[in-house]
Amino acid sequence: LFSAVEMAPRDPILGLNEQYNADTNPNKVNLGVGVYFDDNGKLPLLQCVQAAEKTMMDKPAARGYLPIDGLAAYDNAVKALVFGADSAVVQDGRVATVQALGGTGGLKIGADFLKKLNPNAKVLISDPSWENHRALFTNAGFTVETYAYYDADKLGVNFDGMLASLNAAEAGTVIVLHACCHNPTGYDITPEQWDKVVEVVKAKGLVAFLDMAYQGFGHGIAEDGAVIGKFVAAGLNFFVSTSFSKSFSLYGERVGALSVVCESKEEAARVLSQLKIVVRTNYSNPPTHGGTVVATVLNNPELRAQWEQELGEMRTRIKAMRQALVDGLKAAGVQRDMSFITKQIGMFSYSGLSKDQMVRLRNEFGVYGTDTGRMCVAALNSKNIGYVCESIAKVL
Ligand code: PLP
Ligand code: TYF
Repeated sequence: LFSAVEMAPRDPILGLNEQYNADTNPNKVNLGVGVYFDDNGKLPLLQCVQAAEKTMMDKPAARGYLPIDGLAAYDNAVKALVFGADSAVVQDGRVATVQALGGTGGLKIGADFLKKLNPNAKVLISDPSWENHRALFTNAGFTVETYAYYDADKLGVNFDGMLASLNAAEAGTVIVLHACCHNPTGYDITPEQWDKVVEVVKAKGLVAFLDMAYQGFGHGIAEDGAVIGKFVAAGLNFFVSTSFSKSFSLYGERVGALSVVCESKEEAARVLSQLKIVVRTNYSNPPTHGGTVVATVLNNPELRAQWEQELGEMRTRIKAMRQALVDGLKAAGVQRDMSFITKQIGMFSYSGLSKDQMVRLRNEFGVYGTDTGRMCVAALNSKNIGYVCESIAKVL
């Protein structure tokens, strides 16, 4: 039965973890996978999460099945977070939201629903993008192509190219957009540029699918969420996937969501019924723990304030590490102007290092980033930064 099964390639990012774990270099540093570590190099367990879990354990609940679309308190909290607590689309019942298995799960539910709705549509992802975007939409049956995004010479976004790609797309094309903290480049477009994207999406009849995996890691929860408001204000129907993996440091709990903005309450009910079929035929209904933790935090003013503070600390620490990286590289003798690192935002930095340099960093120094030159600055800390800077200086 399986004799002709081929060995599949490893995930280019998660595969690095295996290599890192097997590395015996005592100085090794993992800047490969996008995970936030604190200044002690530890994966944080947020105080707000611990407090929520304590209240949950004080009154342990039996574990019945959740509804197919997840906990209502969770879905409502997601809507408030993504669209704003008193946003008209939410109040009018125009948003269909389902709890999902992380942001990936939200993307996959949306992709499967879109495939049924519009089987011949093309999907455009940014060039470059999170590699799983391509894999996920391809596996959902779509032809996936790219829109222009990164400009290596300019060290920023090729915005004219991006607009030209979108303008050239056929009506109905699904455009996967990073709502904030672009993965892998770290370069976001400006609010004014978002206005132009919204204009083209509307004029050309494109279908926007906003991937919000890092809300709060850019400029703040509301600031990062403002992009969503622009699509709402334009009267568009669109998709938003949400991930709490990073913002709650709940990677392994798989907490995310998919929200679909519809024309009317009645339409949202029909869309929700279809999303529920996708969920039901894949995994029936979502797990209880992570969703309950996030709903508990988001729906309790004190815990919510604590979360905002902890998320703010993560955001601030990442920014401090960007500056420390720029300063450290200079101090280590790097001639090249590396100040672009502080213009990037979110967890990642596209360092501009070549594949050869990244391979040397890994093999000779135990410093792991992706072959594309992406480094997770959220894994830098006051202890490893000096070593990382010296290592980069040596390969440059
Ligand atoms: N989308 C992007 C752009 C990401 O970087 C990630 C990272 O994990 C995800 C989606 C997936 O999120 P999750 O881990 O919650 O599935
Ligand atoms: O880009 C990253 O590193 C994170 C984590 O298949 C990740 O988004 C990486 C690869 C993958 C799933 C998650």
